Amino acid sequence: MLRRLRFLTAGESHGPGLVALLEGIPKGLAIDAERMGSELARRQRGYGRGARMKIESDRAVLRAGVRGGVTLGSPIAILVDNRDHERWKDRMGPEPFSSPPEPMTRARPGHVDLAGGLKLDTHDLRDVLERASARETAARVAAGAVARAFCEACGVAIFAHVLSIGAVAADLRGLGVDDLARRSASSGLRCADRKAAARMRAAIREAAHAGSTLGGVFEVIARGHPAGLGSHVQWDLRLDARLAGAFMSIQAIKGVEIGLGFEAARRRGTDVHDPIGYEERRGGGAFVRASNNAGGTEGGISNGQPIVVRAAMKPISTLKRALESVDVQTKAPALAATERSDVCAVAAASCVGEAMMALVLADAILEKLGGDTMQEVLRSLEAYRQQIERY
Ligand code: EPS
Repeated sequence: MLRRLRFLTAGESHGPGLVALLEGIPKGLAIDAERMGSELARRQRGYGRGARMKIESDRAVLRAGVRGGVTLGSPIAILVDNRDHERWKDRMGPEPFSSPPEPMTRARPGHVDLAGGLKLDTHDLRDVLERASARETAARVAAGAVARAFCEACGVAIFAHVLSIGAVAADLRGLGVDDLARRSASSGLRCADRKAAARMRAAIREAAHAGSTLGGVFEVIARGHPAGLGSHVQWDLRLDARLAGAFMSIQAIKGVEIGLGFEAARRRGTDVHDPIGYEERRGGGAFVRASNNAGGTEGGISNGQPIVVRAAMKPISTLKRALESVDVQTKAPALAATERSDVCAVAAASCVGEAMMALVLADAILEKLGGDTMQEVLRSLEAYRQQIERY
């Protein structure tokens, strides 16, 4: 999915901590550790998060690849500790256990439990669920903060906002991209419609009282990137495919749309495709579109319009009012395990969406321009932008 960057994470939800490894960021990018911290804090917020977030206060520690606040071009390693591990040492520590921990055997429908238990031939489902947990997204956001710094150095801005939670949808008619960015930034649920946000909070409260959970839809928008990222020539080079894969990889995401997405399939072509215009400007000119139904990509290539990706998150699968299931050890009917968890984490997932957008775009920019140092990248970017203006 990534071609110039390599990005891996490691870590279990209640293990000692998380690791992010990011390779391919050029030398000379300034890294603001405080900014990285505030990205991590943003991911932890949002109405509907569980008690775990009161325990964790995520801090990213740079362990490699950054010298004096500036990248070296070598692999960047970032650690995020799990504070909760203190209480889980006897079950999740790396050392041999003094006595075998109680196995987790009651598979939760919707969670990795059963599929992973079958795959790894384990009846202690904790062997798989700990890694599948969305705790891992803290590492994505830490690495995403580096990718975002790269994107911003290249003039690319990325933000996410929440469109709906459960059945409550925001009414965003008449709002431009700047309004969406500003209004959602000041909302706890990252929703640009304040009235809808109040109803979303009520819906989350009701779901919590009913022992249930809620999903929702968020949107990530990128602006300021050049046309020409990605490629039409091969299926796995297409920018939209790379974005869809990256967003779909976020825990609990079940659907991804670009631009009009599924709605485009219901309309006629004359009501979908964005007419092309041209504006003369000083020192060149620019192609303009009155609409952006394509969501910024055509034929697998960025067309210069904002990139708009939406993702649908299913309701979290750890339920207080447990669903019927089976004990995988005894095969007897059993209610699914109930663990402490979140009721709704759509706002948090939207931060992860920003991180994935930043990683994919940073990768696509590096693929287009190459360069070992930021100076090289920015020189090539400037030359490429001029080429586009002269086109
Ligand atoms: C998660 C379950 C909850 C969430 C966790 C993801 O954790 P716990 O089971 O410890 O209460 O809080 O998310 C995080 C820890 C995080 O940092 O986002 C799950 O099962 O996916």
